[in-house]
Amino acid sequence: MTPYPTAVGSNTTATIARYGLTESSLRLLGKLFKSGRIRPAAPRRTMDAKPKGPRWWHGATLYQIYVRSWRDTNSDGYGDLPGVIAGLDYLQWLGVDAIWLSPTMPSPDEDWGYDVSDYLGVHPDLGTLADMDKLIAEARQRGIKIVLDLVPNHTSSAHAWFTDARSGRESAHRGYYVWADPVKREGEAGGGPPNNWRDAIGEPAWTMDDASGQYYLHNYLPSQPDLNWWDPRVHEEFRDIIRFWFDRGVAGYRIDVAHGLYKDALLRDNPPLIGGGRLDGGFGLRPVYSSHRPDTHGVYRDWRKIADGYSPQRLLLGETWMGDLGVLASYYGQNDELDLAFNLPFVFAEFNSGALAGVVDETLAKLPAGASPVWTASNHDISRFPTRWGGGDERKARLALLVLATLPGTTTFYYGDEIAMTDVAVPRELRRDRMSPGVGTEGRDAERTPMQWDASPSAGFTAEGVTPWLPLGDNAHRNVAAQRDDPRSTLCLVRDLLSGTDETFFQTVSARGSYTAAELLWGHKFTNIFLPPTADGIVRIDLRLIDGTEPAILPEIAPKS
Ligand SMILES: [Ca+2]
Repeated sequence: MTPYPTAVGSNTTATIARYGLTESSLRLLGKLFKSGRIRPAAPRRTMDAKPKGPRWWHGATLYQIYVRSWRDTNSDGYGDLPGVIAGLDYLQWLGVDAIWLSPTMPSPDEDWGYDVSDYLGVHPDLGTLADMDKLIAEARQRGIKIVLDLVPNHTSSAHAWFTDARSGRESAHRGYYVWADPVKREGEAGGGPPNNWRDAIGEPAWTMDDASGQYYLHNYLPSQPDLNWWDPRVHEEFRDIIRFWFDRGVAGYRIDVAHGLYKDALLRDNPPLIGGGRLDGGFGLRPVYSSHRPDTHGVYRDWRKIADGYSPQRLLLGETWMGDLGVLASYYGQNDELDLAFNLPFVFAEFNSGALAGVVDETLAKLPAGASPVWTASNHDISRFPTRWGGGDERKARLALLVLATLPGTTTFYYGDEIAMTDVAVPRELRRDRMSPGVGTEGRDAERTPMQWDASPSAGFTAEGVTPWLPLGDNAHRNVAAQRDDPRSTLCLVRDLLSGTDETFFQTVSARGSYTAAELLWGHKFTNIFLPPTADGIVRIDLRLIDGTEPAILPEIAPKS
């Protein structure tokens, strides 16, 4: 790859030619350098030196792999763990510090692995325990850590615990799940569910077990019974599960539905949702009694002690689905609960500087000192940001990637973000997500389609002639192979942002910023990326664009409805 200029302005003629800059914009750059408004520092890395010692995820880049869609090595149409191993060199080149694997444990796949039937195994579609061990070892050789997805809120109804639990009221595992007798309400003949809770598709969160005459709770699908965290044996089971994978070299967990786990002991009705958005509730209810229960914090204090007992310290990263950043911050505790809590208000913010900067400012203000925020813009549940924020416009995706890569804290990319992969319209007959009715009319398959490795008919995902489990997107238009060969590509932009040292990072941003801003970002001349560091060493991002001497605010971009 052709190196970028070592300093903008050091070779004015070449810089102008290469990036199409004007003389005046170069003069502006020079002024900004001299004024100190731009600092040659990699802000995210400064968070390493905090009082509680180095934590590897501070300033790190995590990369989420939806394993079934990454690379298929045995031609069954599903990506697999050997496929992840095959992609490690690529991720090392990209500059990734850790991989979060979507669920890898055995599962009937009613919810594609988020219905676990064995927490100590590997799904046969994805590989074997030996493959997992090999992946951990091969990744370690490349300086990459492996983070697993852990699902503690519920199991699959096929899990041996639930099979036993539903065998009778006196069964050994009955107490592992949430059971309730029918409740007779005014005007009802017979009895009904014990409260008004709704599951993820909007149906009653209770299913009658005819054999015992009791309901069991499922906040997601009926095949995903909620665990009963009031039973101390459930805590013991999960301590064992956590240690099992930590002992094998797993570097941490992304914790599914981290705001769940405990439910109200009295099973009170949820109040109506008045105002609020997608993050505040659903189906007309605010889930104050079915999530965010105060006792859940004790689980993370307990797990944190276990995680901190390992060297290097293991990561606890929560899927914390909530709209209130104060509540989000509470999951960090006093730096004694979750290490990182996903920031969904950022994901769902509109793509404009005011909305994003507002979430960033409030997040940094509310987290406990020394804690790292974690930023992401796409995942397996949410429309990809090049579509949601950018409407498919690659220029807007590049700006979003620049923002993600330069925010202080930890960044998580979803596979394909780095090539600006967009959502794929999956025909109804090819959809695989059974939870779609509850999460949106188009469901979640659109953001789960196979990785676009190259322009071939199989996209390099699987063997030629094999039908992938979900249809391919426009891989001829956006793929890794083509972008890797093009130093001006989105992929190379991300690679430069992630893999540079402090100095080259700054130079890269400067160089990219000049042409990115001039050519791509709505005609403005330069992106003012950083504000001077604050007293605690955190450098803040400023999303304003500089045009001439006046700061300009990014134009409003309506999110895709
Ligand atoms: Ca496969």
